[in-house]
Amino acid sequence: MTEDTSKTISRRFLLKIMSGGIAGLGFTQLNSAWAQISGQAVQLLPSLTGPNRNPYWNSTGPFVVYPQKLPLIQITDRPVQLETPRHYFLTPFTPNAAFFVRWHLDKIPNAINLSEWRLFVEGNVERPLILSLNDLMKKFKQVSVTAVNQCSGNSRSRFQPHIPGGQWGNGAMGNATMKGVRLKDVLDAARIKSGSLQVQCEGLDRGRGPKDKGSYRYQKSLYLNDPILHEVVIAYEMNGAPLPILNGFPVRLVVPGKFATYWIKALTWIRIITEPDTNFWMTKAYCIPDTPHGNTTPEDMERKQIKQIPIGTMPVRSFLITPDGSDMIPLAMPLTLQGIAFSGHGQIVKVEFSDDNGITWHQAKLGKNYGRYSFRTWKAAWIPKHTGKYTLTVRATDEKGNTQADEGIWNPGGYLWNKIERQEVVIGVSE
Ligand SMILES: Nc1nc2c(c(=O)[nH]1)N[C@H]1C(S)=C(S)[C@@H](COP(=O)(O)O)O[C@H]1N2
Ligand SMILES: [Mo]
Repeated sequence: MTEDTSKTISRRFLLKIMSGGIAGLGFTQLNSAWAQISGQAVQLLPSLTGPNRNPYWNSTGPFVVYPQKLPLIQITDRPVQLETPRHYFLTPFTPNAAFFVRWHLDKIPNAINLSEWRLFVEGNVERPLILSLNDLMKKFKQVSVTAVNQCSGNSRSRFQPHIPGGQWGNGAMGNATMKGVRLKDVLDAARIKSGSLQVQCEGLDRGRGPKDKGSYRYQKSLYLNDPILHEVVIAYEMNGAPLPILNGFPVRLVVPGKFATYWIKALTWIRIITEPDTNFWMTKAYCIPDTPHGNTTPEDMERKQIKQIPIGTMPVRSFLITPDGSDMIPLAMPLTLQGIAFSGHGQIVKVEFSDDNGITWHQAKLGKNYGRYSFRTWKAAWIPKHTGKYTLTVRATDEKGNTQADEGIWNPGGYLWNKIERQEVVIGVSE
């Protein structure tokens, strides 16, 4: 506060007090006189985080603490589903301790004895393998990839009509540098036999259902001729540290550019199969309508005319991380808008923001490039020029020319949300 404004305020304050008649006021009355004066300034800012503000950036669950984790937002307890709070996305790498968590089954590993744990490579191969973590680290070339791990259902809470399932806000995503070995190198060592079609992956987690059901085990398969297979990593390191147990210690699959459903945690069985995998997690869950952007309607779904295909690559998305709508922003204060963008289809080439609800757009400055599968941070200088509400919006474009639409989509799984994000901010007077 400059000397001048402090004088102005104290003069106004005095005037109000005087007109209200200060003489002889008791303590309570004085308090309410204060409320009268300061109350106006408080009322300038509506609550942007309270109930009935849909959509929230994050989901609205309570903060909970799990082993190796900072407080995260709880979606469900069994299975464990935890969302990363917005502020952790200010940096390009999501800290391991703040990385979101999603399991499907109740019984998840809570301790692994590495002297017993082995990775099995089996099925239609000439040389089945049984590898210790040390074998993986020593016998294969080490590779590294920085990639976004995003749940297919990230932002599901925004779907209209509402979709059952984990009501994620935007925090079911994270970016990490994953080190390990190429899946291809391990498969080459096992020598895939001819007639092979897919590679099926399975972790240690188990459910209470019958053994032949999805409620007993979580399995996902990739076609052996999928070009991404050359980039798939069996990772034993995450941001320079062992994986947190909730994120798949000791090793997990990393499928850059594809949704996290394929990123099998606590990976223990790699199986070469000769027929398409028809298990629940391939043909029932994680399927999207075979339509542009995976978009359909509840009516078309009821008519059962929509072919469903397994979900794959992540569409382009971008987020404003700060300001988050909770700040009281003074008029004319120069701010830095900051956020992230990513796309499974390729490098982010452009991030634009708008301060007039998407009528005019301005280009943001992109942060350091950590590779085409990584979060790309962005920044833009911005000075609010009027008091009251602004609607800030952001959209990104990737190297394939994909950009974000301003209409939401709908599909029965609540997947693939990538609508342009909006953030209301309120500007107050600064004198
Ligand atoms: N073994 C195993 N791996 C799994 C899952 C699972 O239930 N079991 N869920 C998948 C899904 S749908 C998601 S969103 C990611 C979540 O990864 P994270 O918990 O490390 O954030 O793990 C994937 N890998
Ligand atoms: Mo997921």
